[in-house]
Amino acid sequence: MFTPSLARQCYEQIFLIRFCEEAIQAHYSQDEMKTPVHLCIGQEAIAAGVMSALPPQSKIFGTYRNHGLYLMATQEPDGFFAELHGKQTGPAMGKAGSMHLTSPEHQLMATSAVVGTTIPVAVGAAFANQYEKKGGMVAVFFGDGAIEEGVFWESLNFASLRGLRILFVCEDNDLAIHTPGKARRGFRSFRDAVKGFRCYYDEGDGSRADVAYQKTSKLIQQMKKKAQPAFLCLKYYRFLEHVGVNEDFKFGYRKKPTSQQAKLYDPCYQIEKICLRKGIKKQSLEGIQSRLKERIEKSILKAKQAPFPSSQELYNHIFSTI
Ligand SMILES: Cc1ncc(C[n+]2csc(CCOP(=O)(O)OP(=O)(O)O)c2C)c(N)n1
Ligand SMILES: [Mg+2]
Repeated sequence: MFTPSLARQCYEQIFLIRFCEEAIQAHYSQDEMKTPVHLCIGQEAIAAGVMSALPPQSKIFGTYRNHGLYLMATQEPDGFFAELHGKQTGPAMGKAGSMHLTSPEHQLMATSAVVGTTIPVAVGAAFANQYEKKGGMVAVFFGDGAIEEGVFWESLNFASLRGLRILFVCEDNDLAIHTPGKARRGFRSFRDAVKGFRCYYDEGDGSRADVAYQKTSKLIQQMKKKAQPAFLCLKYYRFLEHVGVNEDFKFGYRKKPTSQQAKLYDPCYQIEKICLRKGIKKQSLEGIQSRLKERIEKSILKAKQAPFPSSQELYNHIFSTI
């Protein structure tokens, strides 16, 4: 059940992610963050809702659009901004930048700039859980663009064949850079194709944390009862350009949403509405917002003041194990 305390918690998490993204927008032109950024404005409720429903210690894998995953896993922005500034105090000592953020101690195992690459690795982690009889859950997040890659289907096949406990989460904005799904696919429906595997399936509105939470909880229960993978497709609206901090409606490949549509697509608007409906006071929500803003500004300041790593750091942590 999506209780009032869960709604409040998701409110805090969604606004943490949103305010971090807005802080990047505000500071990016100073050119101190030497990393491309794929902002997740519009997508925050997927990380918050899904990750809140996963069993503790679940292993998480994702893509370059990973800010929400990182902030959900760690629940704090210091390491996040340090890494974006290339500083020694970042989780990868400044070597990962935005696109390869990880925090293995918080179970965020791998994220990557190369589309589809973490999917088979996540399946390997789920296979290891099964092989070593460890139990445990794995969740892999990927964009709809990864569905056109062979490795996605091979991974789904292996997971279905072996009955692995892995949740495939498709973060579906119906865009690969500027190209919609219809212009990319020679098949009518990935939903029908996925349903042909021995795999649980569900889909829903990724702008709503309650939907993401409830659908994930249901799939986890099914997977616990009978081990096989699950595929959850969550649709959301990407508000900004593919990479960078600006809007891109001027390119004309999609229409700017009306203000009414923009509200419905906005996870912040949606979670606020849910919280108010559940009896949480506006004043308490405003308190959360101002505490988060203060915290984020402090993190950015710390990141700017932190030292860069030494050149020797380039030779450390070249190989990893999961
Ligand atoms: C293997 C591979 N092919 C192509 C690219 C170039 N590329 C970068 S992002 C992107 C679009 C991916 O879209 P999607 O998976 O839906 O993710 P989104 O950006 O929408 O979150 C492509 C094709 C890449 N990074 N990796
Ligand atoms: Mg996409």
